[in-house]
Amino acid sequence: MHNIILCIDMDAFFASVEQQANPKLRGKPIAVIGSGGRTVVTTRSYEARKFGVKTGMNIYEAKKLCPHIIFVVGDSEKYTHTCKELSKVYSRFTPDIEIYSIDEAFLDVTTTHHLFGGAEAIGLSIKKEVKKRFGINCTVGIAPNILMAKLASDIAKPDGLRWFKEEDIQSVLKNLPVKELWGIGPSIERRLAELGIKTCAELGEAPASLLRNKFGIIGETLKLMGQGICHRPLIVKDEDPKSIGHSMTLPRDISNRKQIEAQVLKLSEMVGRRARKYGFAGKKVSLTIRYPDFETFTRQTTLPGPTNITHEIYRHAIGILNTIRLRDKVRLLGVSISQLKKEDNAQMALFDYTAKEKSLLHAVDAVNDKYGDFTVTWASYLEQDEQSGVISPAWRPSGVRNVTVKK
Ligand code: TTP
Ligand code: MG
Repeated sequence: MHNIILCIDMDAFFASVEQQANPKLRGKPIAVIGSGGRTVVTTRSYEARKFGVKTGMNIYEAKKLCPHIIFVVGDSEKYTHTCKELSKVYSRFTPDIEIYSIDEAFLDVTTTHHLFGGAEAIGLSIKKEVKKRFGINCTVGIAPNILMAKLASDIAKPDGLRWFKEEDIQSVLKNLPVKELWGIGPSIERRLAELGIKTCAELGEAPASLLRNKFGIIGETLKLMGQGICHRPLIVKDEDPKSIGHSMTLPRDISNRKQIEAQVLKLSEMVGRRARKYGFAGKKVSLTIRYPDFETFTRQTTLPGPTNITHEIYRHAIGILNTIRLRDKVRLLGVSISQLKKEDNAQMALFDYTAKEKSLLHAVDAVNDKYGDFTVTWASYLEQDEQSGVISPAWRPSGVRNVTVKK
């Protein structure tokens, strides 16, 4: 299965934040300038861009091009604050987030997109939420890797959304000048031109040896870039997760024991799968229950050793369920594992499952990766499945970290 990466980039970020903070600036050509005697434009509203005002110009040049331009001294605290708030919005859709710059982030939604109606639905939700909460527009690029996601976002600007699927990439790159690719600046552009290479397609088809002679080790990477291939993983903040969990608001409140068990199994599978993907196992299993009146509680149990096996997680979650006398129907269910340990060879002995069981689980995961979740799943879930509820990932505090994107 291809990865699905979103690139989210705010439109005219500093200027948009200022226009939001001061309604008098909205719809007007403005430029944000540095404080402390720095009088160059850091960014400008789209209204000012129409006049040709560019980042890096001094105020006199800007004023000459756009006599009505309004200069606003930048306030980095405002932008940093918005940046932090934005990452909270993103984290509702995936824990695998790289905050690349103050206004740009990459989200890997490969394993979560189906929970939210697909990658495009996630992009649209983010655009809507960002507009609603911060009053600013952003652009979303979606693609199998960050290089193409970034390109999609650049092309779709402003206030756009563009999805390059694997099958679109060749035609997108055919006549695209190499400088449009992220990372190809004027110097590489010029040196490529010396080899007669102007478009991405030409770069992708150039002999590897030619590129290697000219650029050394990055020659290979450049060739791949010309083909729209990029292996750079998302750099997710290096922090171990405290827990891996999923919770689900059910389509309707349920009291039937079999239905509850089926949902717990589904959640256990999601948790186990995610833990296996990132090589974690947890020593504690928690079950969260919410009643229709929103009273919510969590109960935990400690296992003899860490696990990431679906059936183990499920068995313990049901063990917890057995200790609870439900006073009403259930509105939401959540399963998580905590006290996580990194699953590595040294710790393998701790895991009470055989190699055979483990390879079966990975085989199931591989099929699901290819054909969508729950293609291969456990029989009792299939029997009980009704319309799936709204499932929200509930990794705490901010999810599985240090993730490498696998091809
Ligand atoms: P960008 O995303 O490059 O630009 P932008 O958000 O203003 O406009 P666009 O709609 O094209 O994305 O940069 C984000 C912010 O970073 C920008 O608002 C101002 C700041 N910035 C600088 O401080 N110095 C710079 O050289 C650039 C390019 C941006
Ligand atoms: Mg931007």
